[in-house]
Amino acid sequence: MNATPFWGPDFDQLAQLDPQMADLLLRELGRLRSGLQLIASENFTSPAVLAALGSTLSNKYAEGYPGKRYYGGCEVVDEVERLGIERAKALFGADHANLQPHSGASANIAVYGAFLQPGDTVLAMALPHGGHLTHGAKVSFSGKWFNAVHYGVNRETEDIDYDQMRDLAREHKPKMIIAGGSAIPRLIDFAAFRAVADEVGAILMVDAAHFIGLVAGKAIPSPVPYADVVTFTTHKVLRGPRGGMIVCKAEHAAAIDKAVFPMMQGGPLMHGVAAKAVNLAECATPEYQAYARQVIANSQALTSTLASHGLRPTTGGTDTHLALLDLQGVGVTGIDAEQRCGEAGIVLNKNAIPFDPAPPSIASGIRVGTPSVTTQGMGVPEVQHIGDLIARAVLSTSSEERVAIRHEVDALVARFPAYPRG
Ligand code: DSN
Repeated sequence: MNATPFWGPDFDQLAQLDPQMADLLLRELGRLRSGLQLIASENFTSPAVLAALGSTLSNKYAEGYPGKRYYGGCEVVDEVERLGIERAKALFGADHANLQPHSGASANIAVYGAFLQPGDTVLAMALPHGGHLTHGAKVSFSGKWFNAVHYGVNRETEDIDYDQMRDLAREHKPKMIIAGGSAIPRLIDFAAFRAVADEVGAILMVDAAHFIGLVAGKAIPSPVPYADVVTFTTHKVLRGPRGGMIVCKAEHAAAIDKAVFPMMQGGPLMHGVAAKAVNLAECATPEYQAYARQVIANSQALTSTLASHGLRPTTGGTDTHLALLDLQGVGVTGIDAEQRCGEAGIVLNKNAIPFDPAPPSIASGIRVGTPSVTTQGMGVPEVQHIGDLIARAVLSTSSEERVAIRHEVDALVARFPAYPRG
C-alpha cells in the first residue's frame, strides 16, 4: 500500500493498526484525486484544517460556552472557541457567532428552536424550486412540526418570485421568513426580504450555506446586515471542515446560544470548532478573496460553455459558484446525465429544475459547481474544457466514448492535482 500521508505522521500508525480502514481512506483520497469533483456543495479543505480535525480536541467534553462549562479542564478549549468566535465576528461583521452546530441542519434546527413554537408559520423557498429540506419540507422536522408555506421561482425568469413571497407573507403572517437554498444560481435580494419581514413582523433567517464562502471572500454582497440570523455550513465554498455555524444580531445572541446548547445539541465537537477557526483565518486572506472571485468566474465560464452545447442554464446563467442545467432540450434525464458523467470521471448530481415534469429521483437537470476545481488551481480555459467534456459525456451514446473522455479527465487532473504529493 502506498501510504502517502497529507495530514501528518499519524497516518502510518493508522496503517499499522487498521490497514483495512487505512486502505479505504487512501481509496477515497485516490477517488478525489482522479476525477473532476463538480458537486456544488463540496470542496477540498486544507491540510491545516484537516490537522485540527484530527487533533486530540476530539477527546474533550465541553458542554456550555467559554467560561461557562459543565466540565473541568476546559481552559484550552475555551481559548479555542473564543478565538473562533472572534474570527467569525470579524470576518462576517457580525455581532455574535456560534461555532457549535454540528451541521447546517443542526444550525437551522436551532434557529427554529430559538424563535418558534411548534405549529408556528414559516415562509421559505419550496424544495423543488431550489430550497432545502430544513425549510419546511414535509419529510423534515421543519415540515412536520411547523406550518410551512412556500414561495417559488417566477416561471419566466426562473429566479425567486419576490412578489409571490411578499403576497404569501401578507396572507399568512409567518413568524419567520427564510431566504436561501441549495440550487439558487442568482444573487438574492436581501433588502427585499428584509422589507417584507419588517412589514409583517417576521424574523428574517438567511440560510447562506451555499454562498457564504463567496461572502467571506467579499465576492458577493453579504446577508449579515439584513438578516436577524444567518446559518451556514462550513464545508462548501467556505472550504472549512464539515459542520455548521450561526451568526446573528446581538439581541438574538442569548436565544441562539441556548437553542444550540442545551436545547438541540449536547457537547460540542471541539476538534471541529478548532478546524472552523483555522478555516476562518484562511478566509481572511487576500488569497482566499482571489479564490472566491475565481470560483464565480469559473462558474460563469463553465455555464456559458454548457449553454453553447444546448445544456440550458436556468435563469439564463449564474452569479455564483453553481449552475442548474435543464437537459430537456437535449433529451437526456438528470439521472442518465449523472451516470454518464460518472463513468467519464466527472462527479456531479442530478437535480430537479423549477416546474420539473420528472420526479426528483429522475430529474430533468444537473447541478454543477466550481469550488473544488478552483481549489485545484483551474481557471477559465480549464473549465471551458470541462464544459466540453461534460457535454460530450451527457450526449454520449456508448461506454467507449465515456472511457475516452475519462482519459482526458485523467490528463487534466494530473496537471491540477487535488492534495498534491509533497
Ligand atoms: N446537501 C447540500 C447540497 O448538496 O446542496 C445541502 O444541504
